[in-house]
Amino acid sequence: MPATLRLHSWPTPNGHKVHILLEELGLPYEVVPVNIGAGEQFRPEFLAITPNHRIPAIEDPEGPDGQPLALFESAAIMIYLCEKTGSALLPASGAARHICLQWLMFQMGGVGPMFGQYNHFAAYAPEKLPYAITRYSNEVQRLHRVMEKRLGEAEYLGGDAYTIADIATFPWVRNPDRRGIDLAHFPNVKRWHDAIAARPAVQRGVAVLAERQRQGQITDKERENMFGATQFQAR
Ligand SMILES: N[C@@H](CCC(=O)N[C@@H](CS)C(=O)NCC(=O)O)C(=O)O
Repeated sequence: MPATLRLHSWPTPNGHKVHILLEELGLPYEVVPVNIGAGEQFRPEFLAITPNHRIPAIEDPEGPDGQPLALFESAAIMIYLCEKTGSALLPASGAARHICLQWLMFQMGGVGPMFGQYNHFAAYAPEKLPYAITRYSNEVQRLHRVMEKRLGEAEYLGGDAYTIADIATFPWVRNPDRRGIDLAHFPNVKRWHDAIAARPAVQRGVAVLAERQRQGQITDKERENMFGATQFQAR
């Protein structure tokens, strides 16, 4: 029986990536909620794991050489968990591994930051700045076109098989209406989205902490914790 991992997380796209992977791998884990709207990411015990004060993070009591390991950054966590378990969700070698990592980096460097900035300016910014909304909306559209082309050539982002590149990207493509996207215009992305959404492990992953999801508008306190001066204090 493997030792139980501690998952520090919150029900956001970056959190969902690791929730889904843990469910796919069937690893036992304990969820430690980090309410980022309430400022819990600034607690000293969380900062000791991640100086970047962002979820997700994990603590594995049985890391490499049997020693405890703490990790932050969702892709680093995903690569680690696949290597720890020998999972084919990260192909072991060859071109398939590099192509999977390429699309994982595309998510980390493109989809996540650009879609995140779109969400920020369209949903959370106190002022509606047309330049910023147009800039990130254009990027969201462009990145959907890149995925549409890829998924017209291959069943999954990495190729023939479902991998962590898909797991990392799916939570950002989910709920497309929040980003002004109609998947009817991206039929290959829709086919891929629907296949992933139907996986039982994916459904369990997105249900983790779902009851803690904010209902309704962001409050001033949440805005301050996530985007205000609290973010930029030296720690
Ligand atoms: N590149 C990071 C991004 C993590 C991230 O941005 N997490 C957000 C939630 S989706 C967060 O914890 N925000 C807290 C804050 O801004 O203080 C990753 O992939 O793990």
